[in-house]
Amino acid sequence: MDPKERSIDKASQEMIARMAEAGQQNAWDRLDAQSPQCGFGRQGICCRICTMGPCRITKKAPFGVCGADADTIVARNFLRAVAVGVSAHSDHGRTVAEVFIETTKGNAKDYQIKDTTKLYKLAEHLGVKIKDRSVNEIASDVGEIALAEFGKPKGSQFMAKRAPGPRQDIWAKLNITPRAIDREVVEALHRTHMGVDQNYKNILMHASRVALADGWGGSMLATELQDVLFGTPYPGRGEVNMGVLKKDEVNIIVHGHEPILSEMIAVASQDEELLAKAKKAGANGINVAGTCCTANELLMRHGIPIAGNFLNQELVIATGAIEMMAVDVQCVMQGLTQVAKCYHTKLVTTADKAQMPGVEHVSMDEHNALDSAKELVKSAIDNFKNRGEVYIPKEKNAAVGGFSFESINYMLGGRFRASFRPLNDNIINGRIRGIVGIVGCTNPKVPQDMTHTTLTRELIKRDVLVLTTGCATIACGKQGFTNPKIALDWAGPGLREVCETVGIAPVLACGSCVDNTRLLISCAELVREGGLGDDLSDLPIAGACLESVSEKAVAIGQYFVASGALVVFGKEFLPISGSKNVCDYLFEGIEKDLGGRWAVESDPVKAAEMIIQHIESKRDALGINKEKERKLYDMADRRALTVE
Ligand code: XCC
Ligand code: SF4
Repeated sequence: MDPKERSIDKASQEMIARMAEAGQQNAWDRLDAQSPQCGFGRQGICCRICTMGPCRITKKAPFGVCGADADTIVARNFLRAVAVGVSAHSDHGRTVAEVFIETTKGNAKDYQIKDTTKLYKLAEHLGVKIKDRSVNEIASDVGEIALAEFGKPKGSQFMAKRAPGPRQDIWAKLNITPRAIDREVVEALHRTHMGVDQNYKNILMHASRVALADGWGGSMLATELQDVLFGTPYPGRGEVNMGVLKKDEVNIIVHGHEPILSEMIAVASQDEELLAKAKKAGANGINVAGTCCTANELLMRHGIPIAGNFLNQELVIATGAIEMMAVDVQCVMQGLTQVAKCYHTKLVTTADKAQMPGVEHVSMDEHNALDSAKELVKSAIDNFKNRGEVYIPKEKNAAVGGFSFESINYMLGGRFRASFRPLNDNIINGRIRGIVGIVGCTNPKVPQDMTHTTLTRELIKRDVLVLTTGCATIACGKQGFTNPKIALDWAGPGLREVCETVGIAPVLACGSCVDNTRLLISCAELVREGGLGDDLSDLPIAGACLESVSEKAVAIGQYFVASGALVVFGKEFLPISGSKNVCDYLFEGIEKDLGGRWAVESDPVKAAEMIIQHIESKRDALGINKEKERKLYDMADRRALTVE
């Protein structure tokens, strides 16, 4: 197949072509080998949760052996997907909480509490006393309370209290205020056991609850604790795409999700002794770059370059320039082992819960994190001499990352009166029509990066501010969307004015997938600031993931829906079409309950249209669309822009 049909990214196209020439396989080839894929699975109507099955729903056999119908099976599969996604994010959050606690005890000497301002804020939310106490005492309590959120026997998630009051009331009324994260996941698995919950609406209601335990629980804790531990991100420049790899340096790729390891590898790569060792080995330095969400974490906080997103992981190795790829958890393809065999690249797993046969495992633990990281870097340097032929695509683009809630607040309002007011005002006056989160993965079923970037282009053109996370951020970064110098030309006049005044791009890189909670917090702040309604569901906002891969994306989608947002997925990536009732509820009925809903649209231009319509209808309802005629801005208008 023509590489252009596989990716819109030139660097990827080159590497896809080279791998094909060398007879090596990647995800696209394996997708071809798997095709045609199972139609029952695509519609969500196969069930293999008990051994009377597996069962598939057809016209001739509309019930499983136990009598379950399509509605039950589709809803159960959906809930299970959400629960797995929640587990992944939240287990990541738990790991961070554990490291956090060990840090406060002095047992993880290589980590420090970096952001005390954020620590105090977090302490306030968690009800931890601040006055007359040391940073360590406060942090220790914060860590313990955060860790307890995962398994506490009673009560609901503390973080959920950060949602607007009316939102919390809706959750309480529907009895879906999230309790302990582990409990919601366990209940999801219990309900979907054979012969338990067989009311699709009841099953889907729990999908909201378990998802909320992620968005306003596990993921949010992951982000908050990471910010305190590693520093809250502020905008800084970085570079994106395979051109960041260096021919004359030792290249180390960090891949996965938890910054616990990658933070330390970043530190180790600056170590004088190791740099000298690299010199001796004939290399001009040690170059650390990331793929997937780990990359976003490192770009956000340190400006460390990003080599690519999900579908780049195998391609990166095929450059022949990678001495080591160190992986932790999530989105690590087993296919890497095959590609790595063709090159000198040393693949290393570092999380005990995520290993691969035939791959060296270095158990990473927080008690001697820097030492383990140094060992890894050393072994990467030793591998430099084993390099064969190297081909690095030239493509790379400058990108700005680091848009945490705090930094957006600061950029908008200035140091002394950090505030969302300017953003609210510009949404109300219509210069910015609304805000859309473009998130998630890259799926080989559509040309890599195509849907994210097309949708982004269509939205900013029409004055919609885009916040992006996950692999979508990397897709946007590769094409220059997060670089103000390039992207401002693509923005509509209103959005452009505001972005120019504030000094930001029309597309803000907000981090990894757990960082979608930054979007929730930002939306809560839009409500709190005033003038845009009382609840998240009043806001002119939406979320989109048109090329999703993972169950985490479904969990994220569901917590945005349950928080009151419209969420659009690519049609083929939401396997619910086998039940009309489930579709009707998730696409429509749920809006009456929760104010948000799902939609599917695979064409990014049409998806943009759908989202704009939604945003405009929210604006109509808010009564801020009265004088809608567009005008050209003169100097007086420019001055009237309420930004510093
Ligand atoms: Fe994985 Fe987070 Fe999706 Fe990328 S965006 S493919 S989940 S790495 Ni999270
Ligand atoms: Fe079949 Fe019912 Fe068992 Fe599912 S639970 S495999 S539908 S018998």
